[in-house]
Amino acid sequence: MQADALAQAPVDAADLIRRAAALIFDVDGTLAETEELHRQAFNHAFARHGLGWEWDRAVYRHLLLVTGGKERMRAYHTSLVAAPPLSDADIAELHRIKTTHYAGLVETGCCPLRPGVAELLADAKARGQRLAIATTTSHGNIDALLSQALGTGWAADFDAIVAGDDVRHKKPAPDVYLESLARLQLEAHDCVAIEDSGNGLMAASRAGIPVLITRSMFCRDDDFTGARAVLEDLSELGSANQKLKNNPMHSRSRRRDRGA
Ligand code: XBP
Ligand code: MG
Repeated sequence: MQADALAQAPVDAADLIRRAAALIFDVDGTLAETEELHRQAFNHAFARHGLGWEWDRAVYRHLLLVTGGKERMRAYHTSLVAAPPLSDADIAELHRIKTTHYAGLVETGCCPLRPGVAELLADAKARGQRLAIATTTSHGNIDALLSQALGTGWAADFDAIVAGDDVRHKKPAPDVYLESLARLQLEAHDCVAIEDSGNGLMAASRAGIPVLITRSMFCRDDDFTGARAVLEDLSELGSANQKLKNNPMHSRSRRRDRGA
């Protein structure tokens, strides 16, 4: 991406965000860097089950191409040359142990919201914009994270909360985003999806929703072709908003130059 485009990205992103009727947030990697806790929780479950599996960060980065914890464990098991049989019931039990351990880790408060997230949620609410969640993880995991970060009444601020088990196909299928649009009763082009991964970008794009990427720990080098803007994190929106307030013509003139 040319230097000029990089410099412009936050203002374009801030403009895109301000003009949306609703912001639809991914969870893992976007709201907080939770994947490191998921990774630790998977390893805890493997140890409890005596599997002898240990996913280090390099392996986990690769395994994140498979969305859904149960699907990820099945994909890993299938990839092993010599592995003991593992039934769907075994996978479900491993996932239950993992999810319980993950919730315990999140509840310690060791995984705060990423920079700029709380401010963006508050700004959007102040602007009267609607909020939604479209994630692959479970409702229990969303609640564990956001109760800790935003208080137990967090859900009242969201008009739609769609989790992986609410739909037939997980990301990169568009299902969670299509379901969010249906519940919001909004058109795709009136919304913005905020994502951290290539799978998330694909899912939202297939639903026709413009996507703002915030790079995360495990997915920062994914292919983000087609994203409307790519930021290091959402705190960049804050300084860009200041630029927009000081010079509202800034973004309009830039869009005109680009023929947008
Ligand atoms: C990321 C995922 C999830 C988590 C693990 O979800 O793919 O599977 O890695 O959570 P998001 P589960 O769409 O929020 O980025 O074990 O509950 O699946
Ligand atoms: Mg994510």
